[in-house]
Amino acid sequence: MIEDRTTHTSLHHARLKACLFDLDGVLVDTAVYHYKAWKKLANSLDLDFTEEQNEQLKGISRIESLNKILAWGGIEKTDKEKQALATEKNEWYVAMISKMTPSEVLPGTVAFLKAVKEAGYKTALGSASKNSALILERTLLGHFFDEIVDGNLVSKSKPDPEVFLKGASLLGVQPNECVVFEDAVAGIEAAKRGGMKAVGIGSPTVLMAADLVVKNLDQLTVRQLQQLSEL
Ligand code: B16
Ligand code: MG
Repeated sequence: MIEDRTTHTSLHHARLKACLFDLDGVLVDTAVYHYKAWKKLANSLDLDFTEEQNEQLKGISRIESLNKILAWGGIEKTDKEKQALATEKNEWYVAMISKMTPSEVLPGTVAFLKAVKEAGYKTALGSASKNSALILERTLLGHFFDEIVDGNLVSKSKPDPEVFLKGASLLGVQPNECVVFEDAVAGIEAAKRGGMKAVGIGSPTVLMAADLVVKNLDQLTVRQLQQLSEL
């Protein structure tokens, strides 16, 4: 294959064409419900975990979260017992998210989603959650996404880039034409490993590997996104 150096250079600084959004902690504050449900489960096993440890649960799958909590507490369980515990946590979690309303969409989210769509960006959801359909239904956000990739579609969870690479491929764009919005350390790592730009939602000291960190989507403009592609 002949490599065109001009193309190569322009690909390196590719114009961003697609926005890939994590769900929990970026568009909606379900992170707090995950936290409450895991805390209840941990306490039922006479265990606990710190806020710093909770950061490590963000973005990773349900069973991996449980494995971490058990490991921190030095507890061993069989696969069957783990399945039962994960199901119990999910039942508490689903009970909470079933009552969500559009008022729980994070500040600036709807305006930002409208703005990126109007500016011509393609959009996809890139979430580790198997409950994304319920959350999107409750919060009325589903119609903003051209594609939805969630925990039901991927086999490797963040920090593996699979969820975002699948999003890019479904949207028909290259990874370097994508920007990912993430609140989790594991999610920022997934975006970077996938060759994408990453905007962290949260604290700059936690999300150090992101290209840009903002507290919420209401602090971000489409213009800033265009500047990101020049980094
Ligand atoms: P579920 P995201 C992730 O969603 C959460 O951040 C993480 O805490 C959770 O364990 C994971 O989804 C799985 O969620 O139990 O609902 O399948 O942040 O990738 O949107
Ligand atoms: Mg998240």
